[in-house]
Amino acid sequence: MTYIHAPATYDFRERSIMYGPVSDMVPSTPIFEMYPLGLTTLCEYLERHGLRSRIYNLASMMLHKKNFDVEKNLARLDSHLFGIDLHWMPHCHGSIEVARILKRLHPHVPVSFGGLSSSIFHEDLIKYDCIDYVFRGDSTEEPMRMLIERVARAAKTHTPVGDLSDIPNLTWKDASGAIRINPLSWVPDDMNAISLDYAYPMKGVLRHHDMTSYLPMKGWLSYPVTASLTCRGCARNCATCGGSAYAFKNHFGRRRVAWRDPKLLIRDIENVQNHVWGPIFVLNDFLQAGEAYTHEFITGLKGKVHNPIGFEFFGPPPGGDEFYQLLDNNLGNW
Ligand code: B12
Ligand code: SF4
Repeated sequence: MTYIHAPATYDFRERSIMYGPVSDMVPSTPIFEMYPLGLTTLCEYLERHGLRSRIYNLASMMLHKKNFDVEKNLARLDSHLFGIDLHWMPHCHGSIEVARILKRLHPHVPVSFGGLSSSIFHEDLIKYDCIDYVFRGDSTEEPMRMLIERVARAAKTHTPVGDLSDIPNLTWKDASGAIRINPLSWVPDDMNAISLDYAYPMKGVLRHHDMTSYLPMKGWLSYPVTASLTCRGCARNCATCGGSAYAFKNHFGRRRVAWRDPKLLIRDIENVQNHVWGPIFVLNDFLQAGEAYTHEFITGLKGKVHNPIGFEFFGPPPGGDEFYQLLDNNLGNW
């Protein structure tokens, strides 16, 4: 399985485009070369189930290597299935253009899409000839494993993939070309079955002798910021948000936020430190999980965090000084 992360605008090297300040608040350039963390959890999950998978950050390759020949390099990829993330809307041009090129270079290899934006626009995406499958929802590790096993078996035995109506969250085309939309039924209530394990990309770099295609963003080696994920979903309902409680309920099938057990989250953070010295950014507002969660998580970090650590909050933390005192009492460098 090969996951490819496309640049936001495919032909950014040929055309001059006025990007504006849209990416100024994230470490990526306006090409949005950072891939979704989910690609790491997907690969770790698949490898744990005996399936070979890799991340190919095409956007990063195009940014780092001036004369990088996209078609020549994509033609060399050897995979039973391709996966392209269309998670953030800025990638709508790049992701679809890369799918077109892949289909031209590898006409017999199916191309799958996934991510939050893919989930919302799955019915539009599946109409493209270059897209065979779209995964909906915020938790695609297990549905993806099911599909890869079928696709790999079909490729090895030279038989059709057959009926896929039992694979949850999948939008696909059957042998007659008819579009089929399977139920969005794989929505785990917690986020404990996956692992955000930085050992996976490290192994990948060694296995493929290739550092650039795993780099999360330009300049990462000199400032290796990493992330930990507290949950999937959001308890709030900001009117314009594609990741609000409303959006999660209506497009990703999620009725409540899926939290990661604080013990596992602490383990993730310790694990990051084993590999990387940079700051750790704890993403998604864990205060939404309530006081007990907050207390267990922050006190559990005491004496364990050496890297600088930062937190994302969706509003000013309630409790003011008392809350900052809790951070001070338990963390040296936050
Ligand atoms: C954490 C977060 C971030 C982190 C992301 C870290 C990372 N590398 O993933 C940071 C802070 C860096 C970030 C940045 C941005 N974000 Co943000 N982010 C979020 C937040 C709060 C949570 C997302 C999350 O945790 N997802 C977890 C799950 C859902 O995703 P995942 O595990 O990575 O992937 C799973 C699935 O999505 C799917 N999947 C993903 N890719 C693929 C690919 C394939 C082939 C398949 C099959 C499946 C699949 O399977 C994965 C595993 O199960 C959401 C709000 C929310 N409540 O959801 C906003 C949100 C997703 N972000 C948003 C935006 C707009 C951005 C930016 C574009 C903002 C900007 N202008 O700079 C940038 C883009 C960054 C880049 N590429 O450079 C919007 C997206 C709206 C949209 N549809 O476009 C949201 C909804 C919030 C908002 N309203 O701003 N973000
Ligand atoms: S707090 Fe952030 S993720 Fe949640 S609904 Fe508001 S904008 Fe979206």
